[in-house]
Amino acid sequence: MRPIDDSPLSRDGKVLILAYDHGLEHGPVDFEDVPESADPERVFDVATHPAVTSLAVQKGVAEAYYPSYEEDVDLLAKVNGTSNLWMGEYDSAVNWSVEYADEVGADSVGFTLYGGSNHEVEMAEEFRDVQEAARDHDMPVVMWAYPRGQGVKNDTKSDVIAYAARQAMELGADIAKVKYPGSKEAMERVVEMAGPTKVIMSGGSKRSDREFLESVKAVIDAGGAGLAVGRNIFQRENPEYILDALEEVIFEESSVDTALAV
Ligand code: FBP
Repeated sequence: MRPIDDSPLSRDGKVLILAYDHGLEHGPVDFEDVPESADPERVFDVATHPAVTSLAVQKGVAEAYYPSYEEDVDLLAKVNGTSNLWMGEYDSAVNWSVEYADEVGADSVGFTLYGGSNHEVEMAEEFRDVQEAARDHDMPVVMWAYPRGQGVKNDTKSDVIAYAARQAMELGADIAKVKYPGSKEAMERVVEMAGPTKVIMSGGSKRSDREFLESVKAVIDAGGAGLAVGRNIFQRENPEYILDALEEVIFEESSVDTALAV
């Protein structure tokens, strides 16, 4: 396991990854509420907020926009990803190599693994190559640990999420990004199963400020390291407000009421 505490991916051991690969994963529908969010430049600007430890994007966005932001933004290369246009058993194409991500300026890499998919074996083998190349380049590895597919009956069940975190640890991820299992107690078990691998929560679809922050607070109180979040930031008219609040909850360990009052 590569300690992330001294890497740019974390601040004081805590993590707030701004995820912006939705244009590929979901398509333009995710930009409808706030049309300016289709412009990657707006999201790179948002990623300069001090609470954001890293911005996760796909290759094309990194190539086009990162050169103007490399001083101010830490880049996480999301190396696999697939569109919603394609129908079939869950799978994800590897779109850029770790070597190329390093050339573009990335400091860390992200990889989606769909445990339980009929493609799990191939995906785990692809993850092996990514993880070992990342070790060679001294880049932390974040697994989007998303059990899905024919082998998985209920991907929101806390046992399934704990298994995903364990799988991430066993395969050598430094950080496991998992869905929120529903409570602080359930998250404690997820964190326990991940051992030395840090656990972060996946943001999910947009919720009210309070509901969203309460789930983040439960993750931090359970020993989680933070979150990777997209829609709950860029689908807001004022992303800075929620980032200020997240800074309080994640880095200052403040209450949700305190965070909302900032
Ligand atoms: P959100 O905070 O918007 O959920 O983003 C996290 C993320 O993992 C993105 O990186 C990815 O594009 C998206 O969720 C995938 O969402 P899903 O597979 O659940 O539809």
